[in-house]
Amino acid sequence: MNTVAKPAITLALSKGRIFDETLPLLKAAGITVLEDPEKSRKLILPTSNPDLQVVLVRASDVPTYVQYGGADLGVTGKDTLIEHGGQGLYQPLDLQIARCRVSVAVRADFDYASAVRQGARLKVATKYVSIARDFFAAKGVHVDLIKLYGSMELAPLTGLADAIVDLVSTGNTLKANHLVEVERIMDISSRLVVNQAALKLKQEPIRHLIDVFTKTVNATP
Ligand code: PRT
Ligand code: MG
Repeated sequence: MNTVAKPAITLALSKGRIFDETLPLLKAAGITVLEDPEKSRKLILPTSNPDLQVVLVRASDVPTYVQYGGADLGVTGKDTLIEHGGQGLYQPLDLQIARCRVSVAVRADFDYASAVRQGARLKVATKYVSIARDFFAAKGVHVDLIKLYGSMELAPLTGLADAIVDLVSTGNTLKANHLVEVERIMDISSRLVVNQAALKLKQEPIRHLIDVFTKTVNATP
């Protein structure tokens, strides 16, 4: 007997805030994830919809998975998307979740304004090299960028850098490390990203998800 399997859809999410804040959107589509990523070690999670599975990847790997078709769609921060470049990704929707901002922060005792005024060359540590480069270039400030993968807040405290470019949400992490926000570069939220080939081959179920997500986002105050 010949059975034709329905196209199964794979959604890439990262553990933590993106997973948590995507759950209500899935729920609006009648979908629940059947395992808790904080309790299970599984990286492929089944959902109540047999045609949809969730794969858990590092936040910075979501665009790569979707670009190369390792997942059909995914949820990723605008910060991550800008650094990735967005090649091969259809970006139909700003989900308005995991909101924060990218800012410049320095030690409370560092006079950023006069350093900039005097045309000093700044050492800037960041995970967001592309965002930082564009921002300081537009300002006409000369910077030496130091690429880090985490704990950016430590860089000005240890003398590694004069400033950091990092995500800020409540500002509590900066405060706890005696850092102050001196520039807001851009507001960030998470986007739905879709593999362009998958959009053609699995049009009906992907369009359906995009539609439900769009309605839910628009109905959320
Ligand atoms: O943690 P890991 O290295 O595995 O990956 P990741 O840091 O890229 O992932 P994750 O899950 O921490 O963040 C995923 C996405 O969530 C980011 O790409 C952003 O788009 C978004 N987001 C929203 C945030 C925050 N808010 C946020 N506050 N990501 C990180 N933070 C960090 C911030 O950098 C600071 O160090 O949380 C810390 C606390 O922030 P405050 O200001 O509330 O104290
Ligand atoms: Mg993190």
